[in-house]
Amino acid sequence: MPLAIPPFSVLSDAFDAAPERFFAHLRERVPVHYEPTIDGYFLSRHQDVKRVLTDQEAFTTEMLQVRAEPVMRGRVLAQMTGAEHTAKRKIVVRAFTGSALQDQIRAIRANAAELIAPFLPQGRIDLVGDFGKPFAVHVALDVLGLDRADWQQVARWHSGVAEFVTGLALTPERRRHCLDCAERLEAHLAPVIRQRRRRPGRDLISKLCTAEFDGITMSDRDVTALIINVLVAAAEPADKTIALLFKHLIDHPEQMAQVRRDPELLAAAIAETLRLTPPVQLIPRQTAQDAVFAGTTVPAGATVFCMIGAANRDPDAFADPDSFDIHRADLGTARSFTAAAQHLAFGNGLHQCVGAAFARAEIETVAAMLLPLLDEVRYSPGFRYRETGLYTRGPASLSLDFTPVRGSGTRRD
Ligand code: 2IO
Repeated sequence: MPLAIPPFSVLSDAFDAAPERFFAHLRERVPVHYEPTIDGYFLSRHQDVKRVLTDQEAFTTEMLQVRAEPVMRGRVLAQMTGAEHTAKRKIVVRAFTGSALQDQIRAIRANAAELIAPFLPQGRIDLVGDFGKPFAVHVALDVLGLDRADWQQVARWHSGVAEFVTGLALTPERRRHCLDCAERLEAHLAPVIRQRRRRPGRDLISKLCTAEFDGITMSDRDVTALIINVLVAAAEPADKTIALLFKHLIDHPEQMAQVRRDPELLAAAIAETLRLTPPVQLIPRQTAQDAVFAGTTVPAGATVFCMIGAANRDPDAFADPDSFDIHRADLGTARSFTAAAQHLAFGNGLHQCVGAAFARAEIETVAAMLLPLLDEVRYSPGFRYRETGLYTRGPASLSLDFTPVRGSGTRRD
């Protein structure tokens, strides 16, 4: 009797357990996969994904009106085009470069040092739950100039916002929960924005409130949406990238040893982590007119999901694409955090991640601090590795053992 093969679905448990097992099949056999329950088309080839991301006229961000705006409480950069986009993107770029970035790196160092300290004498840490998650939120709050004392509350709200943006099949109850989180977050931010307009400081919110470019300034709604966007974008992928970097290096001891000997290699290790296991796996776009991919027509007005993980493992773009190799010739580390990147972890084209340089500084700084502290780092006995998420994806936890650091706790001598 022939086996009944269930129709492939990105919503199946099998895909959720290990999406990378399906990437080659999708690229080769179903480069345009239609998912009826979501009413979306999934693209997996590097060439198709790159085309969608770089052709802003044919592939718009219009669906963000329903996929993001309700929880962002305003329009985000990714929805804008033309002079408005140029000016407001410039304002954000300026707020993440030069002396502002130096301030941010100081906050990154201080938070990393404070969060890692209690675990050093123990010789054991869950790099996701104990470190990465609080670290990502603390840094985002410091950069914005928001009170870190409220971090768990803010984390719950922005998780609701992230769930709305990244959820593929939300129930009406979850939708309501997400919208409620967004409204509370907006209410929490309103008095802060008023206060920063009156007395600006050096933080990102103040910069957004006071900035001007080509006569264009940010409205309260713009500032609110940008703050929520920065919170979600800074908090969601960071813990995943840190944990994935350590996982890959632990799985490849010879590359771990090389990075330890030569910290200059860290940038390549991070770039290769982002290529092989991008924390943001999907980027949505909307077709302005009918579009043909590999002989299949996607109708005008449809939502297409760019499968970043699959595109980044396309053998047409990278040699031996499923292996982790910080020395790969086709990685182009120097370009890897810029618009010329070959991997698509930060997207591409007009709306390529505006926080890429910040993300690089954040992950590089924290990894350079952690590596020397976590000597002989390895998986804790009995630890079972598991990843979760379809839109953003990363380790559920990463329990690590390392050589305890004596005298790093509270000293009484
Ligand atoms: C609302 C999905 C966590 C972004 C969006 C336009 C968000 C935008 C992204 C990333 C990561 C989040 N999209 N960051 O994919 O700002």
